Amino acid sequence: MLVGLTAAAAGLAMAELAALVVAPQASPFLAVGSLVIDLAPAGVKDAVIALFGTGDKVFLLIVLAVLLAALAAGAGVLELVAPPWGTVLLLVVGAFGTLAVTTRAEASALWAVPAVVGTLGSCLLLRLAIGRLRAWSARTERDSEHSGLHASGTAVTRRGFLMLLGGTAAAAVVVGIGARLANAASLAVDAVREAIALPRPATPAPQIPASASLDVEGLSPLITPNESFYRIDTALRVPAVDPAEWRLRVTGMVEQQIELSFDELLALPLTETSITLLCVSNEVGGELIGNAVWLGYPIRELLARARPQAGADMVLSRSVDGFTASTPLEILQEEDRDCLLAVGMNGEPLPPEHGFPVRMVVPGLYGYVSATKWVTELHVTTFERDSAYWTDRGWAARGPVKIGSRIDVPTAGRRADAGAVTVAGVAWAQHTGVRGVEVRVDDGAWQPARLASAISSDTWVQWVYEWDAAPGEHELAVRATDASGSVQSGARVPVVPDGAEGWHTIAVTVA
Ligand SMILES: Nc1nc2c(c(=O)[nH]1)N[C@H]1C(S)=C(S)[C@@H](COP(=O)(O)O)O[C@H]1N2
Ligand SMILES: [Mo]
Repeated sequence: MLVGLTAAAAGLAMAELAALVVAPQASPFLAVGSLVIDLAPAGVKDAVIALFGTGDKVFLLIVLAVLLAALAAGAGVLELVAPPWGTVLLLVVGAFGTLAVTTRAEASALWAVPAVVGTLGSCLLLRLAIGRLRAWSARTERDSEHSGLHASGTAVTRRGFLMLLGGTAAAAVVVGIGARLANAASLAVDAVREAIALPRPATPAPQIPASASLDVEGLSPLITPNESFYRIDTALRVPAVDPAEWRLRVTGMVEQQIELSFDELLALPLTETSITLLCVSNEVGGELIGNAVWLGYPIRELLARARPQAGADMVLSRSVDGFTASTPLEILQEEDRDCLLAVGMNGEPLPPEHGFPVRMVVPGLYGYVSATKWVTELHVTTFERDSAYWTDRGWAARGPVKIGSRIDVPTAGRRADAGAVTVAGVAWAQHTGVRGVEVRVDDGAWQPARLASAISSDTWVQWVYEWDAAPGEHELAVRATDASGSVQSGARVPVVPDGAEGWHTIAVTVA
């Protein structure tokens, strides 16, 4: 019975641990509770509520825990006397947990992972521990036949069994409770986030002209939806930051240190603006780029209040998770550049994985030197004195965004019918603006593409080229020219240390 209980506890702990990485809602135990609530007949629900009032959920969880414990103990006994029926019983219980998680309204297929990991883990432990229990009892029988001669053999097999059981049980309790508390904290922050009503911007984003979006199927939408916005960070688990506890501190080489709460930040006059965010690790033609409408407070205003001292040339922003970014101070102070302490993304509070409650967004710099998520400190300092997370790992201390362009259409598969073929994509020359985009077919001359209207120089711009395609295998390339006349170079440069260069080139089969 103890083996069954321990195996089940370890399985639950593994599931909680996996849920930390997958999603806090993917923890199976509470999902089973929710499924039972959904399935329970109205009469039963009413009776339970009448009996226990607001303690009804606690009652349900206790009932579930007792039931699970009974099943687990039963599985231990079964595995000993009639293998593999104990394993089968655990598999059935685990399958029910998996079903409960994956049938939640918001569930994705990935949510099954914690339950499956927990189920397989508990089955493995059950078989392992029962195996050791058998070894011990077999040894005991043999030893008693030979009257105590091999008593030490009994001790060894007994110790092996007890250590496995005790060690597993202790680890399951510590890890399980720790992970459960962390998952509960994430869920609590999710609930707080849902309840936030963002203030209206004092400076709203200018109306986006309809001519900024080309009507081409397969072309990246002008504004990237939050769900499909790329995500890059070093956090194994999305930090759960409670806005009520969040503080931003402006420290270091300043005349006036500043401390700001989330409510104070929301009460400031906020700016709304579209900014394209790019990752320095984006390969030529890559997907680590997105464009969103951000709501936030201009960092230059905060810096003006803090009054940086002479000699300072960098702001080292720091996240709750220890990540740091080095941003040139003068860029953050520019009057005509909206570097934001952002609280909103496309009309909602920042999604947890994009930095809730507050992050930085700086037009013209790659994310690793500017876009600190879950930001809690702006430390005014110098490039000489301090260095940031990725700089310490071989990347450049400064990361201005390089001019670039990408072909989105023709889409994957890259096949087209001979005749008129629409070629389209996006281009960026952040904070300078894109003047033109050209397309080249095979070894032909560069042909101008048609540009959509730009939202601003801080966002990408869509382009389209109508190609009169002849049958055969073709190669298409794209290049952009910025507002100052600089043309995107075709020389291939890898992403390390400060961003890839080269023309995005695709092969298309025309039939
Ligand atoms: N706290 C924290 N902030 C971070 C990072 C990180 O690892 N930790 N990664 C940066 C990098 S490299 C990029 S490209 C952007 C990506 O932002 P996104 O995930 O919202 O797209 O966040 C930046 N901010
Ligand atoms: Mo990045």
